[in-house]
Amino acid sequence: MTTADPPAWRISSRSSNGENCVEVAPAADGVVLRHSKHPSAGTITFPGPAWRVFVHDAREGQANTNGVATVTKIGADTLVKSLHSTVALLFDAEEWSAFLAGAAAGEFDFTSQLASAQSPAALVELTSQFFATADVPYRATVNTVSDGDLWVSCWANDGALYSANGDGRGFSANPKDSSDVVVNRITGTPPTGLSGVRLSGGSQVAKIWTAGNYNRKPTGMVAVDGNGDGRDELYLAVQDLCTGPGNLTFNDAPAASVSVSTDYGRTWRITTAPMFTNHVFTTIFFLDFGQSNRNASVVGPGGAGYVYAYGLDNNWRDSYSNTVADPQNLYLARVPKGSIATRATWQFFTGTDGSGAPTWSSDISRRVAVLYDERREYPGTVTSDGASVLSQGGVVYNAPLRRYLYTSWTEFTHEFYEAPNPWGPWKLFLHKDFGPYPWWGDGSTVGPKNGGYATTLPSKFISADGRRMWMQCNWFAGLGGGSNNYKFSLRPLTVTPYQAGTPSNPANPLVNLARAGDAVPIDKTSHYGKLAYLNDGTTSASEDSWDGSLKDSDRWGITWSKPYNLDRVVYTTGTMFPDGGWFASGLTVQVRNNFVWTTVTGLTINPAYPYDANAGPFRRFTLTFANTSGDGVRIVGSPGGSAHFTSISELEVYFDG
Ligand SMILES: [Ca+2]
Ligand SMILES: [Ca+2]
Ligand SMILES: [Ca+2]
Repeated sequence: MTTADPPAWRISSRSSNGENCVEVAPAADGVVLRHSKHPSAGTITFPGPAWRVFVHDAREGQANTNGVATVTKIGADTLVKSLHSTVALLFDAEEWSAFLAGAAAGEFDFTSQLASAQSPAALVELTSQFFATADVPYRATVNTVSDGDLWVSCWANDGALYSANGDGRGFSANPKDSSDVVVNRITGTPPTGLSGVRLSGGSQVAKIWTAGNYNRKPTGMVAVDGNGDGRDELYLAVQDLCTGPGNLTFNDAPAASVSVSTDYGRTWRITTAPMFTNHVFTTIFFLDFGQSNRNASVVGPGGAGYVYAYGLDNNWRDSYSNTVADPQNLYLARVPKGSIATRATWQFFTGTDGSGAPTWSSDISRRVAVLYDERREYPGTVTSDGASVLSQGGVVYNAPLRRYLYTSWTEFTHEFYEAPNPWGPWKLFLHKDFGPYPWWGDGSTVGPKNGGYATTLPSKFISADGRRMWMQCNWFAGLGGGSNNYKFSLRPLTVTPYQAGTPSNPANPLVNLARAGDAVPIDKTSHYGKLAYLNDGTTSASEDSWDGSLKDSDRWGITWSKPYNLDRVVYTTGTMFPDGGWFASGLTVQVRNNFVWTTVTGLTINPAYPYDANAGPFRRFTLTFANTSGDGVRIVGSPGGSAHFTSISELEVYFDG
């Protein structure tokens, strides 16, 4: 079916009068729901996976975990309220019970329609308008002598970074020190060198609350002087995470709590009961407001009295086995800095009032997501419907830039968002696509590439101007390639805030603007992590965009921190392969202005591009177009070959005038 088809509305066969009821229809992008008696009240669209969760929850009478709409009882009536619009649909008891009976009978599964809707994902376009450029390398550049993953961290008043790892020895060399959770003290900086020491671990730090196969995983950490004695306490959020067996491993997180240390991580006080249960708000990461939470005052009056924490429901990332719903909502809470381990003092973000000020409730069921993202990455790889994009990462306040940054990830991508307030609006500013495993490099130079999970930007390592940060993430040893990155591991994230400007570069056919000092190359993905080949000034080496997916569009480009006049791009191809390397159709040039990409006019390609393997390896194609300007330029087109990818060895950009 296509989006042009009129909705095929259907109701439950259990409806008694067939008039007033829950009415649903399959659509190109999921399932649409409305009230048959009040069609003007609007519709709520559920993406396929969310619809499956909604129907499952409705049958089981469970909590609202679908991420699209809440279901609440109002007396005998049932209110279905969108989390993302003002649509609210009220059904009476008869109407709702007819729907439930139909759902229980499988009348609303739409199995075949939802399966056929999973076409290749479109290329991701950024939604942020804050950064002109953002750049992070395809591999870690600073490593430490340590062992473990996750590495949630906080910056305490003694100047040290405290960090908790999962499953490893931390900074101990003794294999007997390995545990599911380990607390470390790290000193130094990435430029000067980092060293660490293991402080505590395992049952000294946290407790496992859930019966069965679960262990402890650190999800967030904060340092703050909550009792006013001039010394920070450390707070560590730890969740129960399923240990398997088999495909249940790491696939649900039913409970969480917060442990406190008053001696900088040596000993810990553990709560007597889990603070969060039933898979609700069980992946908790504190907002990193700098050393000792010192920037929390920017939230507004009284802000400094709180610490802020983000939470995901169900699991710390996509549930690959689908034992629970995938996190598609990011929630926000605050708690007085003197009572962080006291659950009753937590309050949850419920929205904003007429003046834009946040509202809070101690009733966790009233929480409202600050970010909802239903995108899916690489369907058919680690999970058939693709990996959901909101995962256990970190939120840091970049004080010099006065911006909040949420670093999230999937198995194969990094997904970075920015916002002006802790509650948003959150916009995507960087989508780094590492492609599926294996993550081998080309072996001839430094490599291989590696992405990673549990992405955080420790506030301690943010530069004075805010434009250079260090991202921690790590990766299972040997899973995707030859390099061990299962340690406290950093790479630089560099950003340039957007400023409006006018181009001033004069016509000069000899100045390659792709080599300007502020040029940042962009791609769909770089197979070998060698995006730098794009504008390194030589045509001796090739990169390509093979990623195992049947993508229908591909791209290579340059972004800048300011606009330039442009009228010519020179594309030098890379290696041709039996299954791809060339564009199959539609090769053109787009320029970026005010974050909108527009196709150029008057394009000619010389020599004519052959749109098959005859494009040939390491051949120069000159694309000239009418004078224009922009702070980004890219070549786009449909990739060729059975594997749908293109190759490149250089992209040059000129203004001939
Ligand atoms: Ca204190
Ligand atoms: Ca899943
Ligand atoms: Ca090159």
